Amino acid sequence: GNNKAARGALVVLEGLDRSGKSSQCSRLVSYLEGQGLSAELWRFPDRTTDVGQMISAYLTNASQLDDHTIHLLFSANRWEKRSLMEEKLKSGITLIVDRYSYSGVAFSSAKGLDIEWCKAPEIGLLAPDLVAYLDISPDKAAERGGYGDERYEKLEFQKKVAEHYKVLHDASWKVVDAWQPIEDVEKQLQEIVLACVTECQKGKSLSSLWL
Ligand code: NYM
Ligand code: MG
Repeated sequence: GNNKAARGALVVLEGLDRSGKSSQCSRLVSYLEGQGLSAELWRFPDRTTDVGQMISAYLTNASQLDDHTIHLLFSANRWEKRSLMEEKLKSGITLIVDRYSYSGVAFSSAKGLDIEWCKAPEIGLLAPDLVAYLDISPDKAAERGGYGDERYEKLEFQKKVAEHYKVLHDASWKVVDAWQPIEDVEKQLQEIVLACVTECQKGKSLSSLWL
């Protein structure tokens, strides 16, 4: 028999700013824990590292960086976490990740950088077992209010980002209408994520980007 411990799932939530990703990520972690599963909430950028602090300074307009440079820092911020992610997944922990490589590519290519150039530094990072896209029109996201003062949090730019996310979509993504009541979004995500966790427990293997 196979007595290797089941691995956790790598679940990524993507979407525009104000699409509800962060609250849905926390709800998912609570839900999975309630099901007796181990789960952790992760987010990118992870602003706690040295690289993350450079990213944070850029986002808050405390520093200026060339578009390529900041793109590579976002990628480096994922690379510095790669081995820990793998360790956690292999120890059976499901990671619910608020943004990942798709944000990296969508936001940078929306500024005009070449999409293949944007994808290149992501090659070799862990591939998510599930990408759930919280779909909301940029106008509706803006109506929700609460855009902060950070770089990128402007309606016109978010419209461009939405177009670039569309280029990245593939058939494996689960698209959830994020303009539904928050509990409905939550319910749909729970079903999708639980199915993914089950698949990983049954032995689906970990793979690498770019798929
Ligand atoms: N962002 C996030 C990028 O431009 N590239 C990336 O690789 C990632 C992970 O950072 N507007 C952008 C998207 C967001 C901003 O993220 C800060 P958050 O989730 O709002 O803290
Ligand atoms: Mg934000």
